[in-house]
Amino acid sequence: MLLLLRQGKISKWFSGIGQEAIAVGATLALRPDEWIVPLHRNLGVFTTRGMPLHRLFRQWQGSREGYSKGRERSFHFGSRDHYICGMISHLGPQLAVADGLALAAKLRRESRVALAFTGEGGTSEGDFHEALNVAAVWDLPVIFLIENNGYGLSTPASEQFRCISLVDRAKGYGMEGVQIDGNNILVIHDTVQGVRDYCLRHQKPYLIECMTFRMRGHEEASGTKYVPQDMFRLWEQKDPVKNYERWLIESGLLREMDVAAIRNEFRDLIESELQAGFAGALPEPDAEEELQDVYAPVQRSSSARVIGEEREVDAEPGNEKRFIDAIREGLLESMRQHSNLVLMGQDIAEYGGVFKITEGFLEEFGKERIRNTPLCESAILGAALGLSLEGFKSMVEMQFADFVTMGFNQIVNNLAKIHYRWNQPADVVIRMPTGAGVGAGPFHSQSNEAWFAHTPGLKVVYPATPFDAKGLLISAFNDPNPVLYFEHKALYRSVSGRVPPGIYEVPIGSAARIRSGDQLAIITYGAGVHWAEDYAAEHPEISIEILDLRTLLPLDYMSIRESVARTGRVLILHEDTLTGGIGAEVSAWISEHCFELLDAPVMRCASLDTPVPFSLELEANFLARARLAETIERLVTY
Ligand SMILES: Cc1ncc(C[n+]2csc(CCOP(=O)(O)OP(=O)(O)O)c2C)c(N)n1
Ligand SMILES: [Mg+2]
Repeated sequence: MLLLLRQGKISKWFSGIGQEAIAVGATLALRPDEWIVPLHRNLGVFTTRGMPLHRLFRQWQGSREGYSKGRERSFHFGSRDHYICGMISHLGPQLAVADGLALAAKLRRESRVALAFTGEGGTSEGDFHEALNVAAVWDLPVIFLIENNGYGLSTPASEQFRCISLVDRAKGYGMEGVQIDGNNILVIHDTVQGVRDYCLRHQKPYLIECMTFRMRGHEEASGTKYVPQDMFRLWEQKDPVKNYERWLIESGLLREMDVAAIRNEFRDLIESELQAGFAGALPEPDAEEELQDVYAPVQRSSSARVIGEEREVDAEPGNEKRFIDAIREGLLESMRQHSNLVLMGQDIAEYGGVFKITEGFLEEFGKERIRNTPLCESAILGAALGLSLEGFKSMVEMQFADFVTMGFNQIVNNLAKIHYRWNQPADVVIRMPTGAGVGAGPFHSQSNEAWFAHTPGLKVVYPATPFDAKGLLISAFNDPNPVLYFEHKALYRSVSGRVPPGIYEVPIGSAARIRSGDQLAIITYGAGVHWAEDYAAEHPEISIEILDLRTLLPLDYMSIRESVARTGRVLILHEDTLTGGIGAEVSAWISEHCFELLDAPVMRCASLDTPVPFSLELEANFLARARLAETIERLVTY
């Protein structure tokens, strides 16, 4: 590998030289259908699970015939067939994915553990804490394995943490742990085997700290100048491969003369696999395929009715329901429809959630499917991804949309990218109680949908009516992709409307024309829909069309175009702040594609570019609604 790297025949490479015993020993100690969540230094996991070398070489060359169609580098890929979960570069977030994988096994009463690797540097991340804490609280059979090689890139352990041994941290989580020699494959194998038995028997996690050393640089280009030379001499003596070989010979299990033969056998294998690897095709860029693979294909459920247009809504029977009750009904129907759906969130079980949406769910569905979570947004989102890899659906409720920042990385890097990277679904719905107008201040009122609408791989829906709230939630659960479901808190109890009984879908990606007009189109969503309707009702002299986007990613460009064509004047209205909001995207698209249909510049009416203030007077002034009349006047008279 070092030679190939120098010859420029493979890309970036993280050597595990000096640490081989850990990845190999741990993998051998598990059953082949137990998930492993490796990191960048764990080649031994991939080879021990029997991945053909020629395909690995193709992966590292960026070949189409690797494991990621040339989309991922080095070890950042996984394979469902090998029960190997592909890492993201951020290290720590992977630990919680193992929580979800172990939870899946636990829920199915299967006797399987999940094993996750981390370096000692990675243990400084908050995600390490969250993952261990969740595994402990939920009694999950996860083996957390630290490879303590003394350095995180160039930073020595002494500048990384103050505890004497990382394994001491296990106690803090109410978990058992052990520190072992990471350079002895037999010690590692036997320890992991014993720990595995423990995890299965007691249904508990376990922490293993393997003491080892990295004989090369973090990656080849960065060198090892920062490492004292005598460290190399010391650890050279403990080389895991040479020592194992010596032990085999001394024990009479291997003859000296066989060593060369075995080495030659491997050399030949590697040479021929290398030739086969280099014959792999490089990707031929095809923009359509690239875009297509960002999302898992949606299989429309045959039982669900699809009701797209608002006029059809009027034809549907149904009782008047509040917005919040429609959400509850959508959740309830989905829980009954999908026996593999698990709900997770803070205070959602006995307490019923802070907005009481899941009140009574615990009684019907039980504690396994209605899961109170610790305050660990990131780990819970990571666990949701682990559940998805094992065929579960899940919902993660953010107590307030504002708190999603604590799990932001999992959403935009792990959930959003996994299908494109290695073809796995992230079948997760994230509920986002959002919005202002309730005097809740800067951290309980934000509109943060634009953060996500910018991220390929996510879907973002934002209903404004009870009908859409239920139908979009059901669609979100039927969709195997990560869907952010924004529900405006101020609409919960202030808006009512007809909601059909049973299962029905409002398609993701389709806007609704909720009022026709020819003088001016207001393109909006969420609370903006109600502001626009109120304005239109108060101004019958202006012929106003209202388009409710309902989905922000992907946008319904056809409907947007139709509204522009009919009116020639467009106002984009949203509660989110102005700069970089959805309005900017819609406006840019209209200017680029509908310029000749416009009679006036596209105008935006949004909230002030400030945090959301607490006092009701300041908040009213902050909100876009305060400038709606004036903006419409400017547009109509332009
Ligand atoms: C969140 C994040 N911060 C920084 C980095 C850059 N980085 C990659 S590996 C690494 C050091 C990791 O050290 P350790 O966890 O000890 O693993 P080792 O490389 O020693 O096996 C750093 C800083 C990263 N990938 N992700
Ligand atoms: Mg390290």
